Amino acid sequence: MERNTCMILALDVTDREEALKIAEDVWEFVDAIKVGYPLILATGLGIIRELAEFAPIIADFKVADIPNTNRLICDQVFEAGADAVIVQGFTGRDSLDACIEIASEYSRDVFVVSEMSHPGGAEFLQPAAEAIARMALEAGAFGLVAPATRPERVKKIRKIIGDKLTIISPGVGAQGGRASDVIAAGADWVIVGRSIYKAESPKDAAREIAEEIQAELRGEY
Ligand code: NUP
Repeated sequence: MERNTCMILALDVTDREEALKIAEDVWEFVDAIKVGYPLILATGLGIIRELAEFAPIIADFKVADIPNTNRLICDQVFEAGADAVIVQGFTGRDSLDACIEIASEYSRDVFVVSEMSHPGGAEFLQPAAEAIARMALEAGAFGLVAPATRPERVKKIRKIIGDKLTIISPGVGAQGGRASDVIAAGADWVIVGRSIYKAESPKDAAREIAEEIQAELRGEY
């Protein structure tokens, strides 16, 4: 995944035509498209290959099972053409190792959720987030998912992992986070869903956030 716009589209619509139309409208402003349960349960795994025409695909299945089941899930995800998978870290090192093992067979990437962006993410997951980040680093994951709603937490996680892992950060816009703030805090990419796909013009909305990020990177904020 190349870092150009520093933005990932979260495509949580449930209609195939709408998904393809939005991807076509905004591809130039995003470095990847994240798909998850809403779109895939509605349209089938085949949507991954259709969307891969526009950008690399991150499959957000938040894989969270025993190692054997994780292995089976990741196999399906990469067979379907995804470039990366998002997995939970709280299930422990053996479960994570299983995902990384399959990803490396396909030369694909694993992102590990360290702490979730919604208010409930602070209840149980936040106290474990730093240990999860260290585990992801040791296990050889590609990156972490950390909350744009709490830039100070992204800063802390960045300190722990240094430059060895990438950070992708959801929670911009609809959840209250600001793209420039979390990029300043150390995220490599922001993940944006509703602020783009629910906008009157997804293309204009994507352009606007992409410009905000570029301004931050140029030091204009
Ligand atoms: O901690 C997380 N928070 C989060 O919002 C981990 C995630 N994977 N996500 C996902 O990011 C969420 O499932 C959705 O697909 C996207 C954010 O969408 P939105 O709030 O910008 O609409």
